[in-house]
Amino acid sequence: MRYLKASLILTALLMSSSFAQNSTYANPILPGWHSDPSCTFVPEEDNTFFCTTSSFLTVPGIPIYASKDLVNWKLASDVVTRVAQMPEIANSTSQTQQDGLWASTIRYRKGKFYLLTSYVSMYPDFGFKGLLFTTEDIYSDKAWSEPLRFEIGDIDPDIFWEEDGTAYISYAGVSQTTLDLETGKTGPSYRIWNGTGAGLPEGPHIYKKDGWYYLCIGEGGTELGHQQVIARSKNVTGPFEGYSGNPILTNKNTTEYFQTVGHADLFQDGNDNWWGVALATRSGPAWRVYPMGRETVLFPVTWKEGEWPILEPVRGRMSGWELPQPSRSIPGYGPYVSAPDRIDFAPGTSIPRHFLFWRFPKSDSFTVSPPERPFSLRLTPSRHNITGLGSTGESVEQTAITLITRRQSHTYFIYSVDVSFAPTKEGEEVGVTVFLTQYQHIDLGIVLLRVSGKLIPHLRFQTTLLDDLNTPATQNVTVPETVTRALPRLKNNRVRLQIQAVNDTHYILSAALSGQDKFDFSQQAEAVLVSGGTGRFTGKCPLDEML
Ligand SMILES: *[C@@H]1O[C@H](CO)[C@@H](O)[C@H](O)[C@H]1NC(C)=O
Ligand SMILES: *[C@@H]1O[C@H](CO)[C@@H](O)[C@H](O)[C@H]1NC(C)=O
Ligand SMILES: *[C@@H]1O[C@H](CO)[C@@H](O)[C@H](O)[C@H]1NC(C)=O
Ligand SMILES: *[C@@H]1O[C@H](CO)[C@@H](O)[C@H](O)[C@H]1NC(C)=O
Ligand SMILES: *[C@@H]1O[C@H](CO)[C@@H](O)[C@H](O)[C@H]1NC(C)=O
Ligand SMILES: *[C@@H]1O[C@H](CO)[C@@H](O)[C@H](O)[C@H]1NC(C)=O
Ligand SMILES: *[C@@H]1O[C@H](CO)[C@@H](O)[C@H](O)[C@H]1NC(C)=O
Ligand SMILES: CC(=O)N[C@H]1CO[C@H](CO)[C@@H](O)[C@@H]1O
Repeated sequence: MRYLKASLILTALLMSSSFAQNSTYANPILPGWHSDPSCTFVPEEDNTFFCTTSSFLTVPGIPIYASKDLVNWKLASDVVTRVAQMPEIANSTSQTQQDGLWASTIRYRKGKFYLLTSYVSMYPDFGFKGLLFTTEDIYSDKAWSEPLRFEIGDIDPDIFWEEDGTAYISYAGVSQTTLDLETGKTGPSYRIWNGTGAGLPEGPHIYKKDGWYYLCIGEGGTELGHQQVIARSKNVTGPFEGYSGNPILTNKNTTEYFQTVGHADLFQDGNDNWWGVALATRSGPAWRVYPMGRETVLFPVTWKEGEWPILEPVRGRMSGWELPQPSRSIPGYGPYVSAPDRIDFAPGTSIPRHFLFWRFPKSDSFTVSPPERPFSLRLTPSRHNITGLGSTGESVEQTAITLITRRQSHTYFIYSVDVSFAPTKEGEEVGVTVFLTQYQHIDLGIVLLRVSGKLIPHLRFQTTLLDDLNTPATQNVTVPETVTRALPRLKNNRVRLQIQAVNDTHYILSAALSGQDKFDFSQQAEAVLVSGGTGRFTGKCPLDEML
């Protein structure tokens, strides 16, 4: 009898250890352009993980995603939703397509979330301003503060609080300063680590563990040579000593589909297991076709007492610590990140929260469900087309473009819009576009063109590629010819415009007319046209436009 009892106990033990078995999951966890992730776990907010990613010139700016299980992520809020918070991105003062809000750090302390970031302008010189936004209600856009502006010597601010409450800000370089969180006054700054020599030490984060301060940074640039390295010190101010086993994470010099892995942030879950997030590009080592840009990936971290952390290499299929119970009970209204859209702009609704503008739009550019046509989005034409070309400092009234987008978050997708259009002026155009930047997009529009003195609506398929395109990504690509075709007379002026990713290298842009099955307009374009180039830090969005 005793033996039997013992064997029952043994069985029970085996079962419980099998329950704690490692989990599997898939990368990326935030698909589509979600670069430079920073995440934190907050037990006080119902054991929820929060992540943020860069937004550059897109508005709403700086998304915050929430998850209970590290797999299902929901948009919790956007930090920047008001012109008053960032007048710099209201207008064409930002001259390059890569200006704007770069990498952030998100942390929680004593009931408050802290979001540190920098506003970067690339022209005429590389310039940056430090910004601190705070909130006590992470699920509300409105609750995010105006930024506290502070001087910073470079990009990518991190915040680490010493036990006495002093806030240390570390930034690319890697240098450090202290910050008064009330006044924005910074202390003297000093270099704390030069990295391992791979160049561009950036995206620093400091963690304290077992009496050590660990300084973890990205290095080598955010492209194929990207890597993550680490150093430690007994003092938050350094001197930091690099680990002999660096880099601790990289896919450089591999044939992996996920490349450019780096710019990581580490955090612990409710079981004290460590995890990390980083950016990665699904391009393979050819790094030529990657229209979704840099995405957010998750990897498990094994970090034993007093030792250096071990970061599992980034792959599509991952296995690591047991994940929390799957959960979709997250507060707030945002959609889950990879959910499909079916949007009818019903009366009383708003523009979906995950839709993005390029800079702040004019307030009257978009009207949901106007009285004359409920269940639609009314677009007011902008002076410029989506390529823009306003001059420096012109007001938002002059330079805003009527452009509304969403991220491409799946390799394969079909996106279609029913367009009703009654243009009155020559050159007026509405349509859909595969948009990387204002200088790099593939459009299918309905445009009013003059033919033998008469204004006639035409379908027009056209690619815009300006500037700075002599990059590996855009070499050896066929730029499709512009194609126009007069539209037949339509009863209801209704055209369905569609973009489809037919495979991972090509889009097909097509038009269908209601009640005219024989009408066929379909053109193809290579995804390499919207990979890299003027948008090498961002990723692409299909969208509606109005010219
Ligand atoms: C345009 O940007 C400048 C520079 O930041 C700012 O001073 C100005 O207020 C902005 N204009 C608008 C209309 O927001
Ligand atoms: C970084 O490199 C500079 C120039 O070589 C050197 O003067 C400085 O001491 C280094 N700083 C650290 C923290 O290693
Ligand atoms: C850390 O370094 C600072 C600056 O060098 C020094 O003032 C402080 O005493 C050091 N702290 C510890 C705990 O060694
Ligand atoms: C579970 O995952 C962690 C993190 O990667 C790893 O350290 C550990 O060895 C794994 N355990 C098993 C049984 O595979
Ligand atoms: C957009 O406007 C610019 C400047 O007016 C012009 O050069 C360009 O051809 C236009 N692009 C399209 C697609 O109409
Ligand atoms: C472009 O094509 C040429 C000739 O086929 C080839 O030598 C070169 O490697 C190609 N470049 C890229 C970036 O694919
Ligand atoms: C992808 O689709 C395009 C357009 O239909 C086609 O030309 C191309 O051959 C396809 N590529 C592959 C690898 O099937
Ligand atoms: C992308 C990258 O970093 N490639 C490197 C692979 O390894 C060779 C030889 O060590 C380097 O020269 C490359 O730069």
